[in-house]
Amino acid sequence: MSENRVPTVVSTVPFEDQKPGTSGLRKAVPVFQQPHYLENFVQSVFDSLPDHAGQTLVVGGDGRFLNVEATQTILRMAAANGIGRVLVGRSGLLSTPAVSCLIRKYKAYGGFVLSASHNPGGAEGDFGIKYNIGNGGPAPESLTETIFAASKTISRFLTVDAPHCDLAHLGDCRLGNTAVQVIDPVADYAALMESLFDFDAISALLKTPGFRMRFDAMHAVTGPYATEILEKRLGAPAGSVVNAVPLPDFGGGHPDPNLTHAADLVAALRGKDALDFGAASDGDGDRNMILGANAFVTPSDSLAIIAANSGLVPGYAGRLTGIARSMPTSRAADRVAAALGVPCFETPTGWKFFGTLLDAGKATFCGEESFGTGSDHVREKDGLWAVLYWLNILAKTRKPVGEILAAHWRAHGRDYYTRHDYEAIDADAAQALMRDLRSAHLTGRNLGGREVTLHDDFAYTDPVNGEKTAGQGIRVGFADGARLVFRLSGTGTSGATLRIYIERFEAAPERQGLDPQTALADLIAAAKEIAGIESRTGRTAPDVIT
Ligand code: VG1
Ligand code: CO
Repeated sequence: MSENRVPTVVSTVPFEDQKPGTSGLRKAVPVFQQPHYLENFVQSVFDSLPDHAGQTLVVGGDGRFLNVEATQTILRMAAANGIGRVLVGRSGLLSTPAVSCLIRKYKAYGGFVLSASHNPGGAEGDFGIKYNIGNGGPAPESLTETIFAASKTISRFLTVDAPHCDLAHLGDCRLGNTAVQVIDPVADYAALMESLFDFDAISALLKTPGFRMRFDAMHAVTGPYATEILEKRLGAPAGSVVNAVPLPDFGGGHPDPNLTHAADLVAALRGKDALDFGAASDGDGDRNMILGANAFVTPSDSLAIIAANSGLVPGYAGRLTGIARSMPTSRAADRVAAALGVPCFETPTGWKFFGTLLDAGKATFCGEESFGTGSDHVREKDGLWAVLYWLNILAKTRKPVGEILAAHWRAHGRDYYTRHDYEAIDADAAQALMRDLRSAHLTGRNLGGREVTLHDDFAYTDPVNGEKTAGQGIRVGFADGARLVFRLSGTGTSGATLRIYIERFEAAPERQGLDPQTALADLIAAAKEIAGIESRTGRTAPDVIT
């Protein structure tokens, strides 16, 4: 290998479809396998970043099909584009929150995460790439727009002609003037977790005779993280972490920690012999699902309970400044914020909108209904962090999950909540449905006994930098506080996915024990009717209910 490697300039032509969605660019694997597809996007990122020469980048992914090849491609392009140093996880592995942690800890310029998150993997599945900025968080809209614009005019990309770096072992590799360091993907992240939580208390809980837990890594990236932290450092019995080996196709599963896709785990937390605690994470480790014996914690409630109990957690006690939630997330967190006298911010869907609030110290905790919770410790949502937070609460209170949930509802009221997803529907039909819903005259109408008092398309002005974002979902609010939200997914890769978010508030403790589908039945029916789901999509029931 020559030391001063001259970049190779490769001619290319633009692809028209490289617009990043809610969380990066996601496409079916064959789309990414087209010659130059990945290279064009990566070069568009470099071309959109001023002053990247000589800087440090972090690169890693969730282990899915194409992860390692894509990592090698990015390393060569980083060298050709004059990056000084690249930190890459061993075997190309890094969870999304670990990338965020590393960027912050080592003051890197930014990083690439190779993941399509909860979308299935393998040769027939999806692949994705997202760029994170120097605060460790997802590129803001302004930058993703610049990248998209660059991708539409690109005519060349830069690479170096070099053998692959050995990613299987820790150590250094030089690509021209660029130092590539293959690092332990877990160590820095595990140290950060240890600095936030009461590991002694959690360890005592996990070693308590009779306490039984399971963490399902779904053959995705959190396996090595959970094994190191839960089993090795905290002493959970061997085998507490299941499906712990990351596989390129996630073992054929759908690495989405919800009631549908983590069905085995859900079953183990049901019935007489239910485990005490169950949790799962998604492909790239930023989502989480929390379960107790015969208890499911909705992500919206999880955010509220995390905020309400911050006094129990060493890294957060006495320093809560505010809470932020995405618009479709339930108002449970707002009630806690009001009770604590701190602000609650309502942002568009996607973690990129939390970054400015976290950087400005306006929010300590953030959450999304889509199994995402996190805090100012990094700038991404963080699955294992949420699991450790819940274990910390359990260790300090020694109460079952179900009791913590019921006590929270008694104190603050319960926001019954559900999300219905209609997947892979015809894209034109979905657009028409949203357009008609937007222009319908709903305000003042009576729907199933409720008066509509709000009907708009959510728009947001970032309170820190003033950036505006419109068209973020149609809200239909009722006089009694109930709410319907309709929006189209920005992470799917085939057709359109319609998400309907349904909620209502229940203050009376004696009426807080219903199944959400029952408690929300009339609102679910109203949502189907005003959107004309059946006539427009041909569907009678959603594909996924959470
Ligand atoms: C979904 C979720 C959103 C989340 C996003 C990325 O987006 O609804 O809350 O931020 O996925 O999460 P959409 O546009 O499909 O509704 V992840 O874990 O996939 O990076
Ligand atoms: Co994810």
